[in-house]
Amino acid sequence: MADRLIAIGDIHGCDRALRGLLRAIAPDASDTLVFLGDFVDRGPNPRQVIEIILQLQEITRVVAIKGNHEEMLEAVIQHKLDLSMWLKHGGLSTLDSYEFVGELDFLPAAHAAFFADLQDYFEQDNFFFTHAAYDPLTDLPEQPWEELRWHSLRDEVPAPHSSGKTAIVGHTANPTGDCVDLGHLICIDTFCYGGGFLTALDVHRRAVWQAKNDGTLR
Ligand SMILES: [Mn+2]
Repeated sequence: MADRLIAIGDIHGCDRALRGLLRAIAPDASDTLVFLGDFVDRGPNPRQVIEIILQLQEITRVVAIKGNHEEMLEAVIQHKLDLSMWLKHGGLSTLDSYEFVGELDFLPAAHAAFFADLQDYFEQDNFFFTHAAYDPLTDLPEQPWEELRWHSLRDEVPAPHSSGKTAIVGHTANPTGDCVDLGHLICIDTFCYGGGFLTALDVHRRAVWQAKNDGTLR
C-alpha cells in the first residue's frame, strides 16, 4: 500500500505500545509518519521512545511535531523553566529514563538534535497536523504556541480552519480510548499512558491501529 500518510498520537513514554503499533503498520520508504508530539513524560520509557523513532527515520519518512511536554523539556534544559514545574507535569519518568543525576545536559547528542528539530505543525494534502489545536483565522506559519501546544479541546473546540483543511491533533486525551472525529478536526490522543491506547490513523483511508502499552493491539 503506497504513499500512506499516518498520524500517531501522544506516546508519553509508552515504548511497547509504539513497537506494537509499528509492527502492525509495517512502514516502508513510501510512507509518511507524522508524530503529533508528547513523546516524553508520564509513561514508562521516554528515552526508548526516542530511540525507536531515531531508528524509524532510517526506513520511512518521519515528521515529528513538538508537544507541550517537549516544550517544557526544552525550557528546563535551557534553564528557562524550573525543574519543579516540569515534575508537576510528569517529567520524572523522562528524567529517570535518561538516568538524570542532577546535571541538565543529560540528553545524548542524537536525542538533543531530535528535540531541537521538532516542528510546530505539518501540512500535507487536505490535512494539517498540530499537537493540540489552532486558531481558526490565523495562517498556519503564524499560529500562536499556546494554541498549537497547550489548548484543550475540553475548553473549546476551534471552528474549521480558514484553509479548509482537516486538522489532526492530539493532546486532549479521550479516556474512552476512541478517536474523536468532529469532521473538520480529528483528535487521536487516546490516553495510552493512563490505560487507554496509542492510536495511529491513516488519514486518507481512515484506517485506525491502536495498541495498549503491553504492545497488544485493540
Ligand atoms: Mn500535550
